[in-house]
Amino acid sequence: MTKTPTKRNPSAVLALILATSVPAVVLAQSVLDTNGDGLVSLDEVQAVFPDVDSDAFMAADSDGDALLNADELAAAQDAGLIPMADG
Ligand SMILES: [Ca+2]
Ligand SMILES: [Ca+2]
Repeated sequence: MTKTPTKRNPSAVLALILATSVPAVVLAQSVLDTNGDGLVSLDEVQAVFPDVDSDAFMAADSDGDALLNADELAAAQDAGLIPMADG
């Protein structure tokens, strides 16, 4: 049985979103991570996006270390908690 591409496969769309969001996340992290430690703090986010409040940041910080790693930043941007930095 072959798949017909008449209807979008949700997992394929998700994979596409994930694949295409990687460069933006790398860019966003490089833009946001002003001290170059590979993690983005609330201060670093607010330096670029003053509208991002601590509630949004904490919601994005899924492991609770008060810093966003690339995965957390990607998820936060995907969820709209933090704007994309490339615009
Ligand atoms: Ca940093
Ligand atoms: Ca974290």
